[in-house]
Amino acid sequence: MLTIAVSKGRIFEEALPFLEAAGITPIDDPKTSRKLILRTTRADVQLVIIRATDVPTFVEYGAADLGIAGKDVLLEHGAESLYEPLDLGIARCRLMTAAHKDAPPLPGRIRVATKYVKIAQRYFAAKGIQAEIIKLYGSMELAPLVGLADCIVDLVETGNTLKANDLEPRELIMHISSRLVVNKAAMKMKNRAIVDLLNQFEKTLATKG
Ligand code: PRT
Ligand code: MG
Repeated sequence: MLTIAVSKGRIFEEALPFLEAAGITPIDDPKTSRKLILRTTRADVQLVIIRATDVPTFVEYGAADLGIAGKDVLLEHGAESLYEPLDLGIARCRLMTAAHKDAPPLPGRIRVATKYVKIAQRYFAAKGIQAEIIKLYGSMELAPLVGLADCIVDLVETGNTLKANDLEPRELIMHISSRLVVNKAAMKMKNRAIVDLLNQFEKTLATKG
């Protein structure tokens, strides 16, 4: 049995063509089902539906053999203990700094609100900027508006969320897409099945151009 960890929402939606091309269609629709383990049209493959940020943990501990997770989540988790064989090119966005559109140039020492504490620490340290990082779990956009932080580090896709809150993107930290990750022991023990799946995903990727 192969277990694949995937989050509901945009990653699941965009991963579906890859799964379906490999003959993997969930029998229940995760949008309507409350089941956390989904059987699929392949008897040897099941999906576990978890929070996006939990995917690396499940795969690291072997609770799932494979997973699909955003590069943002993988970097923040620290995914040295996982194989990351394939960039699926899905759920694309940019990790950026953002500040109030009328904010004066940022002071020498700044406060940054983000859920990406490690990535932000590394980014500002590399630039030689003294930054106090304030960990938030959501609604980062609010922080500069209420004086909690000078800027934020968050994902940007269309920019509409920033705009709606009088913020503007400032610096690009990195381009983000979702990756296939594999548990290291599973790669050995279930090598044939995993390599087959990888090949099928690669084929789908190639047809997407
Ligand atoms: O929602 P939940 O708390 O369960 O977890 P999650 O937010 O981590 O999951 P989900 O499904 O929202 O995101 C999963 C992954 O999708 C992320 O880890 C990213 O790799 C990727 N992704 C791609 C995005 C976006 N695009 C995105 N736009 N994740 C989040 N957003 C959010 C962003 O944080 C901001 O609030 O959408 C808003 C910005 O969108 P625009 O279009 O207004 O710029
Ligand atoms: Mg979300």
